[in-house]
Amino acid sequence: MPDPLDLIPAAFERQKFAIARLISVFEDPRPEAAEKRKLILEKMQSSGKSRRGVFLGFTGTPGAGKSTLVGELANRFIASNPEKSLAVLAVDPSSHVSGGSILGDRTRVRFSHGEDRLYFRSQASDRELGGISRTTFSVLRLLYHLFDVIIIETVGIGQSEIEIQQTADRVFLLLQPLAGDQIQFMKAGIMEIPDSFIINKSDEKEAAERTYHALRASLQLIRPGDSKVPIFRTSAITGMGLAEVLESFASMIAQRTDPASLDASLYRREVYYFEKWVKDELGRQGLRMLTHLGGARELMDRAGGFDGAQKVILQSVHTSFERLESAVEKSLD
Ligand SMILES: Nc1nc2c(ncn2[C@@H]2O[C@H](COP(=O)(O)OP(=O)(O)OP(=O)(O)O)[C@@H](O)[C@H]2O)c(=O)[nH]1
Ligand SMILES: [Mg+2]
Repeated sequence: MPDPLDLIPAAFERQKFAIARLISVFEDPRPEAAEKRKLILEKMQSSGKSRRGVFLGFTGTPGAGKSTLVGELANRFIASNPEKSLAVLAVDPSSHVSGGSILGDRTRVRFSHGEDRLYFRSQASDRELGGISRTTFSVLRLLYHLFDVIIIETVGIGQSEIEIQQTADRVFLLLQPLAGDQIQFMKAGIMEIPDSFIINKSDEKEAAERTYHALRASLQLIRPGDSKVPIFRTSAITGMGLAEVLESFASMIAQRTDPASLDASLYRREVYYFEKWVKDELGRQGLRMLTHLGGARELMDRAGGFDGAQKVILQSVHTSFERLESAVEKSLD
């Protein structure tokens, strides 16, 4: 098995096996993987080849057409931007019956074969995390360096919208044409999150039209100061409206000119996810300890970033468990 560090040049050339192998390091929960991630990211950062991709979240109700639309957008983006690359990370709800995942048709995005500027990966979501996986953000940290655009597809079930907002530079909420009054039943909290709405299946003209007006009306109530929130009307089948969505991608990419500020914004997300990770691993005690140490950012700054801080915590946990174990042994003697 080659050292993942040696696969970085091949990953920058978008060789799929190299990317897949590196992703496995970013999904690896073992303590030694944190150190590997640190080295990989350092090497990527200093290579001068980082793409510093934009994260676009596509969320929405099951069956709204996310995968179909994302596939169409991806193929068109690649066709009209010969220098650019795009990855899709699709997060699929785990089967609640078996605890396993049923990665099947629902996340399958149809891509042009043999196009190495397109990459597709799916993950099973963790049951307790709503529509996202425990390692989604970890994998995004890697894809950030390898692709110009990274699309995250998640099924919208409440919690995932909140997570996706922490993760993505822009959140698109996909709706399908509904009876107008159904819009009013959407939770206000969820309506506040998306930067843009997409009414997909707008080939169903009348229903789409009604949905559009109902959505405008509820946005006026829920987000009164925000009259310009874009509502795209698309059809992944006829191609209607896709050019407009792609234009919005292009303008986002054009704004991304300052590498330092892009890296800084990724670091802010790392701080959020590091704190979340501590809570997940060590619970409230862990959060108290973190506060005592000056907070997530302080610890990360001192430990050399996200992975360095993870490593410090994991090592300390290990040491204190060894002490605890021998203390217990002693009292049993
Ligand atoms: N008429 C019409 N049908 C569409 C459109 N986009 C997708 N569909 C159909 O809608 C169904 C669901 O599409 P998917 O792309 O799998 O939807 P999804 O949102 O990814 O679904 P989940 O991943 O299960 O949440 C499929 O049968 C698609 O062919 C569209 O623009 N118009
Ligand atoms: Mg899907």
